[in-house]
Amino acid sequence: MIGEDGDNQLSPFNWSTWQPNMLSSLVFICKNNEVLLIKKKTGLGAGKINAPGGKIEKGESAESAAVREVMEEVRLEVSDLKKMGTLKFQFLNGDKLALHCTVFKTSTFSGDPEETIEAKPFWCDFKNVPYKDMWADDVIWLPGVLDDKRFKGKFVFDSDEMLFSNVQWAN
Ligand code: 6U4
Repeated sequence: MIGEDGDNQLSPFNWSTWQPNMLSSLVFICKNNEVLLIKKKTGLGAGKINAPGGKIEKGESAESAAVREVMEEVRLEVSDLKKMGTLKFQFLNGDKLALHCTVFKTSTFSGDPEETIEAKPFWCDFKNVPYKDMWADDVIWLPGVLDDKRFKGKFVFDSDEMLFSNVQWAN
């Protein structure tokens, strides 16, 4: 164990020199007290429940990538995205993915969600979010985001296992 973090939790990773090697976005689309989630069919986290989102390509902003990924994955046109926070993920396995993710929320969209080869979308009541089928970090920060709170989080994973978490909420 190396590196100590603000909350005295020992991190198995030294964050002081952390640099992402991949940038991504996630979008939580809300309607009344429901959020649009997906069963992800391809890519990182295939089989898990998550929100639409994906990699930011060269020349894209986090927001434009978010809008594009939502269209590609569930065929909705979203706008008026609000930035709720950022996630830093360091994976210790495989290619040592160092993933930065910008988390957005919106309730402005047009169209009806459609299943694609990438994702199967479904509306989910805020009270019934299936955290056990999601990445292990989501239960730490998603309830706050659904409650309109802004945050920053960093997490260390070994494959699916979360070894370290640190979340700071904005005042
Ligand atoms: P492209 O090729 O851009 O469509 P895609 O399959 O959408 O790729 P991918 O496989 O690179 O994306 O995975 C990145 C996505 O995975 C991002 O939207 C963030 C999400 N993700 C990765 N680790 C996560 C974690 N621990 N918790 C979480 N989302 C995570 O909530």
